[in-house]
Amino acid sequence: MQKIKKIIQEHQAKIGVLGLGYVGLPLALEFARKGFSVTGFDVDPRRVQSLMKGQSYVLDVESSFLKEMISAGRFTARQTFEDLSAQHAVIICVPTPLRKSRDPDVSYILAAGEQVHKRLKAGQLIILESTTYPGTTQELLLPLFEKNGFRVGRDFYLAFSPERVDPGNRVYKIRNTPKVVGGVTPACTEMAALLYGQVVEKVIPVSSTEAAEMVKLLENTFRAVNIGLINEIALMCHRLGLNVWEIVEAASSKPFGFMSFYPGPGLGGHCIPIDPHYLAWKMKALNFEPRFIELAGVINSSMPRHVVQRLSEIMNQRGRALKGSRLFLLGVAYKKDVSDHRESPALDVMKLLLESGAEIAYHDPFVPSVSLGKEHFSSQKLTEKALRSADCAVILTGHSNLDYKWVVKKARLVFDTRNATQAMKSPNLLRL
Ligand code: SAJ
Repeated sequence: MQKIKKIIQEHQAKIGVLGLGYVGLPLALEFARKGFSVTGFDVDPRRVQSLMKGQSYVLDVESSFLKEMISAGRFTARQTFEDLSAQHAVIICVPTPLRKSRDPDVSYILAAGEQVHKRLKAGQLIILESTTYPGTTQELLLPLFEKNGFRVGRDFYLAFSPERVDPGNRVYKIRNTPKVVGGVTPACTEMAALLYGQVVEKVIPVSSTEAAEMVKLLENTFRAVNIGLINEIALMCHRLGLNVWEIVEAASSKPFGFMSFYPGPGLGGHCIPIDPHYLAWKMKALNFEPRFIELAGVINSSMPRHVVQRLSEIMNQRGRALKGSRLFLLGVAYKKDVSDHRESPALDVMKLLLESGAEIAYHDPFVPSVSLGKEHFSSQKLTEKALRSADCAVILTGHSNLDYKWVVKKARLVFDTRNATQAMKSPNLLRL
Protein backbone atom coordinates (compact mmCIF):
# COMPACT_ATOMS: atom_id res chain seq x y z
CA MET A 1 0.00 0.00 0.00
CA GLN A 2 2.84 2.38 0.85
CA LYS A 3 4.37 1.86 -2.59
CA ILE A 4 1.26 2.82 -4.54
CA LYS A 5 0.56 5.72 -2.15
CA LYS A 6 4.03 7.10 -2.87
CA ILE A 7 3.72 6.92 -6.65
CA ILE A 8 0.30 8.56 -6.45
CA GLN A 9 1.68 11.40 -4.32
CA GLU A 10 4.58 11.83 -6.73
CA HIS A 11 2.15 11.80 -9.69
CA GLN A 12 4.06 8.83 -11.12
CA ALA A 13 1.06 6.50 -11.05
CA LYS A 14 -0.38 5.26 -14.33
CA ILE A 15 -4.10 6.05 -14.53
CA GLY A 16 -6.59 4.23 -16.74
CA VAL A 17 -9.97 5.83 -17.52
CA LEU A 18 -12.51 3.44 -19.00
CA GLY A 19 -15.17 5.32 -20.96
CA LEU A 20 -14.22 8.61 -22.64
CA GLY A 21 -17.48 10.54 -22.65
CA TYR A 22 -18.41 13.86 -21.05
CA VAL A 23 -17.36 12.41 -17.66
CA GLY A 24 -14.31 10.26 -18.47
CA LEU A 25 -12.49 12.50 -20.94
CA PRO A 26 -12.32 15.65 -18.77
CA LEU A 27 -11.27 13.49 -15.80
CA ALA A 28 -8.53 11.76 -17.83
CA LEU A 29 -7.11 15.08 -18.96
CA GLU A 30 -7.27 16.58 -15.47
CA PHE A 31 -4.97 13.76 -14.26
CA ALA A 32 -2.76 14.30 -17.32
CA ARG A 33 -2.64 18.02 -16.54
CA LYS A 34 -1.23 17.11 -13.12
CA GLY A 35 1.56 15.05 -14.68
CA PHE A 36 0.09 11.56 -14.46
CA SER A 37 0.46 9.16 -17.38
CA VAL A 38 -3.11 8.51 -18.46
CA THR A 39 -4.49 5.88 -20.81
CA GLY A 40 -8.09 6.32 -21.92
CA PHE A 41 -10.07 3.27 -23.05
CA ASP A 42 -13.21 3.40 -25.17
CA VAL A 43 -15.02 0.79 -27.25
CA ASP A 44 -16.00 3.40 -29.87
CA PRO A 45 -13.25 3.49 -32.54
CA ARG A 46 -14.45 6.88 -33.79
CA ARG A 47 -13.83 8.40 -30.37
CA VAL A 48 -10.34 6.86 -30.10
CA GLN A 49 -9.43 7.99 -33.64
CA SER A 50 -10.74 11.49 -33.02
CA LEU A 51 -8.82 11.81 -29.75
CA MET A 52 -5.58 10.48 -31.20
CA LYS A 53 -5.94 13.11 -33.96
CA GLY A 54 -6.17 15.68 -31.19
CA GLN A 55 -9.84 16.39 -31.84
CA SER A 56 -12.01 16.69 -28.74
CA TYR A 57 -15.73 15.90 -29.01
CA VAL A 58 -16.45 16.99 -25.42
CA LEU A 59 -17.60 20.56 -24.78
CA ASP A 60 -15.32 21.16 -21.78
CA VAL A 61 -12.14 19.69 -23.32
CA GLU A 62 -10.18 22.01 -25.62
CA SER A 63 -8.57 20.20 -28.58
CA SER A 64 -5.46 22.33 -28.09
CA PHE A 65 -5.01 20.98 -24.55
CA LEU A 66 -5.72 17.43 -25.70
CA LYS A 67 -3.00 17.78 -28.37
CA GLU A 68 -0.62 19.18 -25.74
CA MET A 69 -1.19 16.20 -23.43
CA ILE A 70 -0.77 13.72 -26.25
CA SER A 71 2.50 15.27 -27.45
CA ALA A 72 3.74 15.42 -23.85
CA GLY A 73 3.13 11.66 -23.71
CA ARG A 74 0.73 12.10 -20.79
CA PHE A 75 -2.45 10.97 -22.56
CA THR A 76 -3.22 8.26 -25.05
CA ALA A 77 -6.47 6.63 -26.11
CA ARG A 78 -6.96 2.91 -26.75
CA GLN A 79 -9.77 0.88 -28.22
CA THR A 80 -8.43 -2.37 -26.74
CA PHE A 81 -7.98 -3.18 -23.07
CA GLU A 82 -4.69 -5.05 -22.69
CA ASP A 83 -2.99 -1.98 -21.20
CA LEU A 84 -5.43 -2.04 -18.25
CA SER A 85 -3.00 -4.40 -16.45
CA ALA A 86 -0.28 -1.73 -16.59
CA GLN A 87 -2.39 0.85 -14.74
CA HIS A 88 -2.02 1.55 -11.02
CA ALA A 89 -5.56 2.94 -10.90
CA VAL A 90 -8.55 2.39 -13.20
CA ILE A 91 -11.59 4.70 -13.13
CA ILE A 92 -14.77 3.39 -14.80
CA CYS A 93 -16.95 6.11 -16.38
CA VAL A 94 -19.40 4.21 -18.58
CA PRO A 95 -23.07 5.03 -19.27
CA THR A 96 -25.89 3.81 -17.02
CA PRO A 97 -29.05 4.32 -19.09
CA LEU A 98 -32.52 2.93 -18.50
CA ARG A 99 -33.92 0.05 -20.50
CA LYS A 100 -37.23 0.52 -22.36
CA SER A 101 -38.83 -1.09 -19.28
CA ARG A 102 -37.46 1.87 -17.22
CA ASP A 103 -35.23 -0.64 -15.36
CA PRO A 104 -31.49 0.09 -14.88
CA ASP A 105 -29.19 -1.06 -17.66
CA VAL A 106 -25.92 -1.98 -15.90
CA SER A 107 -24.61 -3.90 -18.91
CA TYR A 108 -21.92 -1.27 -19.57
CA ILE A 109 -20.69 -1.53 -15.97
CA LEU A 110 -20.59 -5.33 -16.22
CA ALA A 111 -18.72 -5.21 -19.55
CA ALA A 112 -16.19 -2.76 -18.15
CA GLY A 113 -15.88 -4.80 -14.96
CA GLU A 114 -15.17 -7.93 -17.01
CA GLN A 115 -12.34 -6.16 -18.87
CA VAL A 116 -10.83 -5.03 -15.57
CA HIS A 117 -11.32 -8.45 -13.96
CA LYS A 118 -9.44 -10.19 -16.77
CA ARG A 119 -6.39 -7.99 -16.18
CA LEU A 120 -6.63 -7.22 -12.46
CA LYS A 121 -3.16 -6.96 -10.89
CA ALA A 122 -2.10 -6.89 -7.23
CA GLY A 123 -2.13 -3.38 -5.77
CA GLN A 124 -4.51 -1.89 -8.35
CA LEU A 125 -7.12 0.70 -7.30
CA ILE A 126 -10.45 0.39 -9.15
CA ILE A 127 -13.05 3.16 -8.90
CA LEU A 128 -16.57 3.24 -10.37
CA GLU A 129 -17.98 6.71 -11.21
CA SER A 130 -21.05 5.75 -13.21
CA THR A 131 -24.28 6.80 -11.51
CA THR A 132 -26.03 3.67 -10.27
CA TYR A 133 -28.21 2.18 -7.52
CA PRO A 134 -26.80 1.67 -3.99
CA GLY A 135 -25.13 -1.76 -3.88
CA THR A 136 -23.85 -1.95 -7.46
CA THR A 137 -20.14 -1.74 -6.59
CA GLN A 138 -20.45 -4.19 -3.69
CA GLU A 139 -22.82 -6.65 -5.42
CA LEU A 140 -21.66 -6.61 -9.06
CA LEU A 141 -18.00 -5.56 -9.14
CA LEU A 142 -16.56 -6.89 -5.86
CA PRO A 143 -17.45 -10.57 -6.50
CA LEU A 144 -16.08 -10.25 -10.03
CA PHE A 145 -12.72 -8.89 -8.85
CA GLU A 146 -12.39 -11.41 -6.00
CA LYS A 147 -13.05 -14.34 -8.37
CA ASN A 148 -9.37 -15.02 -8.90
CA GLY A 149 -8.72 -15.26 -5.15
CA PHE A 150 -7.80 -11.61 -4.62
CA ARG A 151 -9.04 -9.98 -1.40
CA VAL A 152 -10.32 -6.41 -1.51
CA GLY A 153 -8.44 -3.99 0.75
CA ARG A 154 -5.43 -6.31 0.75
CA ASP A 155 -4.67 -7.35 -2.85
CA PHE A 156 -6.61 -4.55 -4.60
CA TYR A 157 -8.72 -1.53 -3.70
CA LEU A 158 -12.30 -0.81 -4.79
CA ALA A 159 -14.33 2.40 -4.34
CA PHE A 160 -17.24 4.41 -5.76
CA SER A 161 -17.07 8.13 -6.46
CA PRO A 162 -20.04 9.92 -8.08
CA GLU A 163 -19.34 12.11 -11.09
CA ARG A 164 -20.39 15.74 -10.69
CA VAL A 165 -19.64 16.98 -14.19
CA ASP A 166 -21.93 19.77 -15.32
CA PRO A 167 -21.31 20.18 -19.06
CA GLY A 168 -20.71 23.81 -20.01
CA ASN A 169 -20.53 25.05 -16.42
CA ARG A 170 -17.97 27.85 -16.55
CA VAL A 171 -17.62 28.13 -12.75
CA TYR A 172 -17.50 24.55 -11.48
CA LYS A 173 -14.86 22.32 -13.04
CA ILE A 174 -13.36 19.05 -11.82
CA ARG A 175 -10.75 20.88 -9.75
CA ASN A 176 -13.17 22.97 -7.67
CA THR A 177 -16.11 20.57 -7.38
CA PRO A 178 -15.86 18.58 -4.12
CA LYS A 179 -15.51 14.82 -4.73
CA VAL A 180 -17.38 12.26 -2.63
CA VAL A 181 -15.54 8.93 -2.21
CA GLY A 182 -16.60 5.67 -0.54
CA GLY A 183 -14.54 2.46 -0.45
CA VAL A 184 -15.36 -1.18 0.26
CA THR A 185 -12.86 -0.99 3.14
CA PRO A 186 -11.26 1.96 4.95
CA ALA A 187 -8.03 1.30 3.05
CA CYS A 188 -9.99 1.50 -0.22
CA THR A 189 -11.53 4.82 0.81
CA GLU A 190 -8.09 6.12 1.79
CA MET A 191 -6.52 5.12 -1.52
CA ALA A 192 -9.31 6.61 -3.63
CA ALA A 193 -9.32 9.80 -1.55
CA LEU A 194 -5.54 10.08 -1.99
CA LEU A 195 -5.83 9.68 -5.75
CA TYR A 196 -8.60 12.25 -6.21
CA GLY A 197 -6.85 14.57 -3.78
CA GLN A 198 -4.17 15.04 -6.46
CA VAL A 199 -6.66 16.68 -8.88
CA VAL A 200 -9.57 17.92 -6.73
CA GLU A 201 -9.36 20.65 -4.10
CA LYS A 202 -11.79 18.96 -1.68
CA VAL A 203 -12.41 15.23 -1.17
CA ILE A 204 -15.38 14.07 0.94
CA PRO A 205 -14.82 10.50 2.22
CA VAL A 206 -17.95 8.54 3.23
CA SER A 207 -18.33 5.20 5.03
CA SER A 208 -19.05 2.85 2.13
CA THR A 209 -19.57 2.47 -1.60
CA GLU A 210 -23.34 2.31 -1.00
CA ALA A 211 -23.23 5.63 0.82
CA ALA A 212 -21.34 7.24 -2.07
CA GLU A 213 -23.78 5.75 -4.60
CA MET A 214 -26.72 7.07 -2.55
CA VAL A 215 -25.24 10.59 -2.25
CA LYS A 216 -25.37 10.96 -6.02
CA LEU A 217 -28.92 9.65 -6.23
CA LEU A 218 -30.03 12.04 -3.46
CA GLU A 219 -28.48 14.97 -5.37
CA ASN A 220 -30.29 14.25 -8.61
CA THR A 221 -33.53 12.94 -7.10
CA PHE A 222 -33.65 16.20 -5.14
CA ARG A 223 -33.61 18.06 -8.46
CA ALA A 224 -36.13 15.84 -10.23
CA VAL A 225 -38.63 16.02 -7.32
CA ASN A 226 -38.29 19.79 -6.95
CA ILE A 227 -38.69 20.29 -10.68
CA GLY A 228 -41.79 18.09 -10.46
CA LEU A 229 -43.08 20.26 -7.62
CA ILE A 230 -42.59 23.55 -9.47
CA ASN A 231 -44.18 22.07 -12.59
CA GLU A 232 -47.26 21.17 -10.52
CA ILE A 233 -47.22 24.68 -9.02
CA ALA A 234 -47.23 25.97 -12.62
CA LEU A 235 -50.33 23.88 -13.37
CA MET A 236 -51.97 25.31 -10.22
CA CYS A 237 -51.03 28.90 -11.14
CA HIS A 238 -52.52 28.45 -14.62
CA ARG A 239 -55.82 27.45 -13.05
CA LEU A 240 -55.61 30.29 -10.56
CA GLY A 241 -54.82 32.81 -13.30
CA LEU A 242 -51.48 33.56 -11.69
CA ASN A 243 -48.06 34.10 -13.34
CA VAL A 244 -45.94 31.27 -11.89
CA TRP A 245 -42.73 33.09 -12.88
CA GLU A 246 -43.72 36.12 -10.78
CA ILE A 247 -44.51 33.77 -7.87
CA VAL A 248 -41.12 31.99 -8.06
CA GLU A 249 -39.26 35.25 -8.48
CA ALA A 250 -40.88 36.74 -5.39
CA ALA A 251 -40.42 33.54 -3.35
CA SER A 252 -36.72 33.57 -4.25
CA SER A 253 -36.39 36.78 -2.24
CA LYS A 254 -36.59 34.60 0.88
CA PRO A 255 -32.94 34.54 2.03
CA PHE A 256 -33.24 31.18 3.81
CA GLY A 257 -35.17 27.93 3.53
CA PHE A 258 -36.10 28.29 -0.13
CA MET A 259 -34.39 27.26 -3.38
CA SER A 260 -35.68 28.33 -6.80
CA PHE A 261 -36.63 25.82 -9.44
CA TYR A 262 -38.40 26.74 -12.65
CA PRO A 263 -41.26 25.14 -14.58
CA GLY A 264 -40.70 24.13 -18.16
CA PRO A 265 -41.85 21.87 -20.99
CA GLY A 266 -40.48 18.77 -19.20
CA LEU A 267 -37.34 17.10 -17.93
CA GLY A 268 -34.43 16.48 -20.28
CA GLY A 269 -30.80 15.35 -20.19
CA HIS A 270 -29.33 11.98 -19.36
CA CYS A 271 -28.98 12.51 -15.60
CA ILE A 272 -32.03 13.96 -13.92
CA PRO A 273 -34.79 12.04 -15.73
CA ILE A 274 -32.86 8.77 -15.32
CA ASP A 275 -30.93 8.67 -12.04
CA PRO A 276 -33.95 8.68 -9.68
CA HIS A 277 -35.31 5.61 -11.45
CA TYR A 278 -32.16 3.69 -10.46
CA LEU A 279 -33.06 4.40 -6.83
CA ALA A 280 -36.75 3.61 -7.44
CA TRP A 281 -35.86 0.25 -9.02
CA LYS A 282 -33.67 -0.73 -6.05
CA MET A 283 -36.33 0.27 -3.52
CA LYS A 284 -39.09 -1.64 -5.30
CA ALA A 285 -36.83 -4.70 -5.19
CA LEU A 286 -36.88 -4.17 -1.41
CA ASN A 287 -40.68 -3.85 -1.42
CA PHE A 288 -40.56 -0.13 -0.72
CA GLU A 289 -42.73 2.25 -2.83
CA PRO A 290 -40.68 5.37 -3.80
CA ARG A 291 -43.67 7.69 -4.04
CA PHE A 292 -41.94 11.04 -4.53
CA ILE A 293 -39.82 9.70 -7.39
CA GLU A 294 -42.82 8.13 -9.09
CA LEU A 295 -45.01 11.21 -8.68
CA ALA A 296 -42.29 13.59 -9.91
CA GLY A 297 -41.82 11.34 -12.92
CA VAL A 298 -45.56 11.45 -13.72
CA ILE A 299 -45.73 15.24 -13.44
CA ASN A 300 -42.49 15.96 -15.31
CA SER A 301 -43.39 13.64 -18.17
CA SER A 302 -46.86 15.23 -18.41
CA MET A 303 -45.41 18.68 -19.16
CA PRO A 304 -44.92 18.26 -22.94
CA ARG A 305 -48.61 17.37 -23.26
CA HIS A 306 -49.52 20.34 -21.04
CA VAL A 307 -47.58 22.66 -23.38
CA VAL A 308 -49.48 21.30 -26.40
CA GLN A 309 -52.79 21.59 -24.53
CA ARG A 310 -52.00 25.24 -23.78
CA LEU A 311 -51.14 25.88 -27.42
CA SER A 312 -54.43 24.29 -28.46
CA GLU A 313 -56.29 26.62 -26.08
CA ILE A 314 -54.32 29.63 -27.35
CA MET A 315 -55.13 28.81 -31.00
CA ASN A 316 -58.79 28.11 -30.20
CA GLN A 317 -59.12 31.47 -28.46
CA ARG A 318 -58.01 32.98 -31.78
CA GLY A 319 -60.45 30.98 -33.80
CA ARG A 320 -57.92 28.47 -35.06
CA ALA A 321 -57.51 24.76 -34.47
CA LEU A 322 -54.07 23.47 -33.57
CA LYS A 323 -54.36 21.32 -36.68
CA GLY A 324 -52.97 23.31 -39.55
CA SER A 325 -51.49 26.00 -37.30
CA ARG A 326 -47.98 27.07 -38.20
CA LEU A 327 -45.71 26.98 -35.13
CA PHE A 328 -42.12 28.21 -35.04
CA LEU A 329 -40.31 26.52 -32.13
CA LEU A 330 -37.40 28.44 -30.60
CA GLY A 331 -34.85 26.15 -28.88
CA VAL A 332 -34.94 22.34 -28.91
CA ALA A 333 -31.87 21.45 -26.74
CA TYR A 334 -32.62 19.88 -23.34
CA LYS A 335 -31.50 23.01 -21.48
CA LYS A 336 -30.27 26.45 -22.44
CA ASP A 337 -26.87 27.05 -24.01
CA VAL A 338 -26.11 23.37 -24.66
CA SER A 339 -26.31 21.49 -27.96
CA ASP A 340 -27.49 18.16 -26.53
CA HIS A 341 -31.05 17.48 -27.66
CA ARG A 342 -31.14 13.66 -27.38
CA GLU A 343 -33.36 13.58 -24.30
CA SER A 344 -34.96 16.96 -24.73
CA PRO A 345 -38.63 17.52 -23.78
CA ALA A 346 -38.80 19.73 -26.89
CA LEU A 347 -38.74 16.54 -28.98
CA ASP A 348 -41.77 15.25 -27.08
CA VAL A 349 -43.56 18.54 -27.75
CA MET A 350 -42.65 18.29 -31.45
CA LYS A 351 -43.99 14.72 -31.68
CA LEU A 352 -47.28 15.71 -30.00
CA LEU A 353 -47.66 18.76 -32.25
CA LEU A 354 -47.09 16.64 -35.36
CA GLU A 355 -49.71 14.15 -34.10
CA SER A 356 -52.16 17.04 -33.67
CA GLY A 357 -51.60 18.10 -37.28
CA ALA A 358 -49.73 21.32 -36.58
CA GLU A 359 -47.10 22.50 -39.07
CA ILE A 360 -43.81 22.97 -37.21
CA ALA A 361 -40.42 24.48 -37.91
CA TYR A 362 -37.67 25.24 -35.42
CA HIS A 363 -34.70 27.47 -34.81
CA ASP A 364 -31.90 26.44 -32.45
CA PRO A 365 -28.43 27.94 -32.90
CA PHE A 366 -26.93 24.94 -31.08
CA VAL A 367 -28.87 22.16 -32.84
CA PRO A 368 -28.52 22.09 -36.68
CA SER A 369 -30.92 19.20 -37.27
CA VAL A 370 -33.43 16.94 -35.54
CA SER A 371 -34.90 13.62 -36.65
CA LEU A 372 -38.19 12.35 -35.30
CA GLY A 373 -38.73 8.89 -36.78
CA LYS A 374 -39.24 9.50 -40.52
CA GLU A 375 -39.56 13.29 -40.06
CA HIS A 376 -36.36 15.31 -40.43
CA PHE A 377 -36.04 18.98 -39.54
CA SER A 378 -33.20 21.44 -39.83
CA SER A 379 -32.85 24.62 -37.85
CA GLN A 380 -34.42 27.53 -39.76
CA LYS A 381 -32.95 31.03 -39.74
CA LEU A 382 -34.56 33.29 -37.15
CA THR A 383 -35.86 35.97 -39.52
CA GLU A 384 -38.70 38.46 -39.37
CA LYS A 385 -40.31 36.56 -42.25
CA ALA A 386 -40.13 33.25 -40.37
CA LEU A 387 -41.71 34.83 -37.30
CA ARG A 388 -44.39 36.69 -39.24
CA SER A 389 -45.42 33.62 -41.22
CA ALA A 390 -45.96 31.57 -38.02
CA ASP A 391 -49.23 31.67 -36.09
CA CYS A 392 -47.18 31.39 -32.90
CA ALA A 393 -43.51 31.32 -31.88
CA VAL A 394 -43.00 28.81 -29.04
CA ILE A 395 -39.94 29.21 -26.80
CA LEU A 396 -39.05 25.68 -25.62
CA THR A 397 -35.39 26.32 -24.63
CA GLY A 398 -34.28 29.76 -23.53
CA HIS A 399 -30.85 29.99 -25.13
CA SER A 400 -29.08 33.16 -23.97
CA ASN A 401 -28.01 34.26 -27.45
CA LEU A 402 -31.47 35.02 -28.88
CA ASP A 403 -32.92 38.53 -28.91
CA TYR A 404 -36.27 37.86 -27.27
CA LYS A 405 -37.29 41.52 -27.29
CA TRP A 406 -37.02 41.46 -31.08
CA VAL A 407 -38.84 38.10 -31.25
CA VAL A 408 -41.80 39.50 -29.26
CA LYS A 409 -41.80 42.60 -31.46
CA LYS A 410 -41.84 40.68 -34.75
CA ALA A 411 -43.87 37.58 -33.93
CA ARG A 412 -47.64 37.54 -34.20
CA LEU A 413 -47.83 35.56 -30.99
CA VAL A 414 -45.25 34.17 -28.54
CA PHE A 415 -45.79 31.32 -26.07
CA ASP A 416 -42.82 31.25 -23.66
CA THR A 417 -42.41 27.98 -21.68
CA ARG A 418 -39.05 29.03 -20.13
CA ASN A 419 -39.58 32.65 -19.14
CA ALA A 420 -36.82 33.58 -21.57
CA THR A 421 -38.76 36.84 -22.07
CA GLN A 422 -38.37 37.57 -18.36
CA ALA A 423 -40.36 40.67 -17.30
CA MET A 424 -41.44 41.66 -20.82
CA LYS A 425 -45.12 42.54 -21.19
CA SER A 426 -46.96 42.50 -24.52
CA PRO A 427 -50.49 41.58 -25.63
CA ASN A 428 -48.99 38.96 -27.97
CA LEU A 429 -46.80 37.35 -25.26
CA LEU A 430 -48.13 34.40 -23.24
CA ARG A 431 -46.29 32.20 -20.71
CA LEU A 432 -46.52 28.69 -19.30
N1 SAJ B 1 -34.99 21.93 -15.44
C1 SAJ B 1 -36.22 22.51 -15.19
N2 SAJ B 1 -36.35 23.34 -14.12
C2 SAJ B 1 -35.28 23.62 -13.30
C3 SAJ B 1 -34.04 23.01 -13.57
C4 SAJ B 1 -33.91 22.18 -14.64
O1 SAJ B 1 -37.19 22.28 -15.91
O2 SAJ B 1 -35.45 24.39 -12.35
C5 SAJ B 1 -34.85 21.01 -16.57
C6 SAJ B 1 -33.80 21.43 -17.55
O3 SAJ B 1 -34.35 22.28 -18.54
C7 SAJ B 1 -33.38 20.08 -18.14
C8 SAJ B 1 -33.52 19.13 -16.97
O4 SAJ B 1 -34.42 19.77 -16.05
O5 SAJ B 1 -34.24 19.70 -19.18
C9 SAJ B 1 -32.21 18.84 -16.26
O6 SAJ B 1 -31.63 20.08 -16.01
P1 SAJ B 1 -30.37 20.27 -15.00
O7 SAJ B 1 -30.23 21.71 -14.72
O8 SAJ B 1 -30.48 19.36 -13.85
O9 SAJ B 1 -29.14 19.91 -15.94
P2 SAJ B 1 -28.40 18.55 -16.18
O10 SAJ B 1 -29.29 17.46 -16.62
O11 SAJ B 1 -27.24 18.88 -17.04
O12 SAJ B 1 -27.92 18.14 -14.72
C10 SAJ B 1 -26.59 18.28 -14.37
C11 SAJ B 1 -26.48 17.46 -13.12
N3 SAJ B 1 -25.10 17.27 -12.85
C12 SAJ B 1 -24.70 16.03 -12.54
O13 SAJ B 1 -25.46 15.10 -12.49
C13 SAJ B 1 -23.28 15.88 -12.27
C14 SAJ B 1 -27.14 18.16 -11.96
O14 SAJ B 1 -26.83 17.47 -10.75
C15 SAJ B 1 -26.67 19.57 -11.86
O15 SAJ B 1 -27.27 20.18 -10.74
C16 SAJ B 1 -27.08 20.27 -13.14
O16 SAJ B 1 -26.30 19.65 -14.17
C17 SAJ B 1 -26.81 21.75 -13.08
O17 SAJ B 1 -26.92 22.33 -11.98
O18 SAJ B 1 -26.54 22.31 -14.15
